[in-house]
Amino acid sequence: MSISNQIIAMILGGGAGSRLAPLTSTRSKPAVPIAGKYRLVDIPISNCINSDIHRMFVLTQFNSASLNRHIKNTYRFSAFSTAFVDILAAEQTPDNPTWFQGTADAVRQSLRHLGPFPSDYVLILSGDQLYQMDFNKMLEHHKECGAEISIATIPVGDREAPEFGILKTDENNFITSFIEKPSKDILGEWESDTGAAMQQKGRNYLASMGIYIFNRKLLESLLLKKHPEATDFGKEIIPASISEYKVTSFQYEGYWTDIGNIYSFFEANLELTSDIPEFNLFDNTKAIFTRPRMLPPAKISGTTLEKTVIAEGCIINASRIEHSVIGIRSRIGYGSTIVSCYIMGSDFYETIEDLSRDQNKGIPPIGIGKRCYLRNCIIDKNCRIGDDVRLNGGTHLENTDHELYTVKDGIIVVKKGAVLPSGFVI
Ligand code: ADQ
Ligand code: ADP
Repeated sequence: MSISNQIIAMILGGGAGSRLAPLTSTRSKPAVPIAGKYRLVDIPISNCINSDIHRMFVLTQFNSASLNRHIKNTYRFSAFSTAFVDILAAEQTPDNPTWFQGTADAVRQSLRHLGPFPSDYVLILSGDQLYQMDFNKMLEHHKECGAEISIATIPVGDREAPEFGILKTDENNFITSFIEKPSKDILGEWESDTGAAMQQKGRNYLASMGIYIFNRKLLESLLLKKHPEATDFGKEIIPASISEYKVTSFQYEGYWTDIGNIYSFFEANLELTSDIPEFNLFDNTKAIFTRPRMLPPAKISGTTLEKTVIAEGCIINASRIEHSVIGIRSRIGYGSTIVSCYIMGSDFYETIEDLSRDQNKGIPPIGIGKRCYLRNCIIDKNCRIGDDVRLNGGTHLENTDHELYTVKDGIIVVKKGAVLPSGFVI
């Protein structure tokens, strides 16, 4: 039987999304734009497609118009295949008046939608991670070991370990103990033999990647019968299962990063500008899929570009752009300098009439004006930034939330559609 008939993927699209606010204030987390032209949800979906897993549910707290449009316009499969990507938003039912209370609750409430689709296994994925992984290998390992639950794991160092579920295994890779987000003072007890190469890098702890394969029958019985009140995999279901079931670790050593907060989201985007980015968008065999938009090629004039990724459809006249990701349809005016920024771009071009109306009303056109200086910023979509605007992000700024922008960990996030008048300074 081909893998696509054996397994169904459930992609955890996000809780309240507060850690990525304000990017999530008008859209659900899976719809947040990354890398200039993709959405967060494209990463797990592409990993599934590249692993021949073609039946996917995206679990989200709210079903934003932009997520729907993106999924509907992007993931169309042949009428002769069984493939689908369906969005399941938290819904009120007579016996369940609330939102998803956590990851396990989200999967529990969505189980009934799996009913008509036969499968032996369920693959559970996080929606906010950047990585390229072949889930086939994980499934093969799961079957070979006779496991009932498999957890993908990655060696991490002591700085990151307290942010993850940390586990220990026996010599056959079966998990013997698990602790969700251990505090620093007890970390010492959780060291593992991660192999010489990883130990040399100081990566002595085996972290759960939040990627699980469950035998479907077991998953159903755990969530519906054994632990009907449990809300979370990491805090409840996994620790309770270790001693009762065969839970195995599938160790992965490629690039993987969690992009759940503004700082890690910003870093992961800018990392794409490295000479050889760890997340490889230029791989023939592991394409990241997204909506085809038929945009014109980018048009650039008079700009010195240094370590910069530019998406399609941009019109750029800036003086200098450095260490930045410039998203679709971005327009950047003469004399501007952009350093360490992620500019998401815009959803549409303004027409000549729009532009003259903007001018009459005294509002800047969509894009970035002339002689601006932007450093350490994320500029959400459709922003209008006037001329001579100076946004100098960095750790000298305190965290704040303003009507037009937010500062988090030194990064200025200009909110979607914000209008920053000429001369605006942060
Ligand atoms: P966290 O990432 O802290 O740890 P959690 O916040 O539960 O766990 O999120 C897991 C995924 O589920 C994320 O993609 C999140 O957006 C999504 N999610 C959270 N609540 C949701 C909800 N109510 N509805 C839908 N989706 C929701 C987990 C594990 C750790 C592991 C790390 C690895 O618990 O053991 O180390 O992932 O990143
Ligand atoms: P977000 O990236 O913030 O989630 P959406 O996906 O909701 O944004 O919006 C993107 C869509 O909005 C695109 O499909 C684009 O066609 C459409 N759009 C928005 N505003 C306009 C406009 N004024 N003119 C044309 N298209 C627009």
